[in-house]
Amino acid sequence: MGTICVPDELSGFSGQMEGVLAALLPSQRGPEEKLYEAMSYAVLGGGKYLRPYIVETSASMFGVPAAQRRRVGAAVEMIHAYSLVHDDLPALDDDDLRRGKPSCHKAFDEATAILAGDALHSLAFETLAEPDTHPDTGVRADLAATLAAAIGPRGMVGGQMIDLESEHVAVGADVATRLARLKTGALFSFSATAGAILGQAHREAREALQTFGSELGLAFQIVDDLLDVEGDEAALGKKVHKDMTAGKATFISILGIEGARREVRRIADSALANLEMFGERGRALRAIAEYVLKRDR
Ligand code: GRG
Repeated sequence: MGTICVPDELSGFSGQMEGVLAALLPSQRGPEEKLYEAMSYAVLGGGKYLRPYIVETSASMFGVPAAQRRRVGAAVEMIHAYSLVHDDLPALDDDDLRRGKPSCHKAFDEATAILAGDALHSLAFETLAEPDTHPDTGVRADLAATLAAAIGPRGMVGGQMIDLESEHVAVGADVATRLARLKTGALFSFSATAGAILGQAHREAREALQTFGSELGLAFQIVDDLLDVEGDEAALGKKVHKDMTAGKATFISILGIEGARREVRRIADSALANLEMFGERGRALRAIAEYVLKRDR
């Protein structure tokens, strides 16, 4: 069997995801029109759609129909887009550039960006809860509860709080690891686990995917830190050298560039070990882990 080229797969998949997202985000005339425009601006065009691709790949292992896995992928991408819109606000990271375009609050205004993030968050859960996502109400409730846990105080938002509290403070690798596991790993973990939930897989498979996703997200975040130091602003579509300027403790400031590269490989290997039980079926998820290590955007 040939090798899987994840960037090529992602670019084909992105077009399909944009169609699904656009259908879930119809335009609206009237006084709330700007809200819909800001939501579309934030979620369409420019993202890699890596998290929905993880949902797609994981769910495909269990024979989940395309329409179901893409609705869950769309919900994950709405959450991701909301987190970026809020993260770019002046009160948080204060970033003017995202995906090579003005960030949402620059293209619109701060109030609209806050509301667009809030509305994407709500629309994600509405999408999961609708019967088209899965005929079984228990599966839909499981998806909603697992996503809520991944992005709340014990997940993404908790990680963001630790990030804020860690600015200009000397923290060690343990704190940086916990921060990244919550801020980035938790949504990756949900994305990988979603396939097992949709496919009503057995507990061992679900737990293996949960750990795989968490480790993958941690590796992704360390690569993100490396790209902030070594990456190309044009390819990334966002400002680089932000972390040092903001006085953030990153894996690079703690481990150095070579140490961080070794840590990424070690964590990716630990992620990959969780796929052994899937044999050949886990091939596409394995390719995603290798892509995360080599990505330049
Ligand atoms: C303010 C209520 C409130 C919540 C904010 C800001 C936030 C919650 C969470 C931050 C989450 C965050 C920004 C994590 C960083 C993860 C990361 C490395 C994002 C970049 O992901 P890519 O490279 O982006 O997949 P694309 O553009 O490809 O989608």
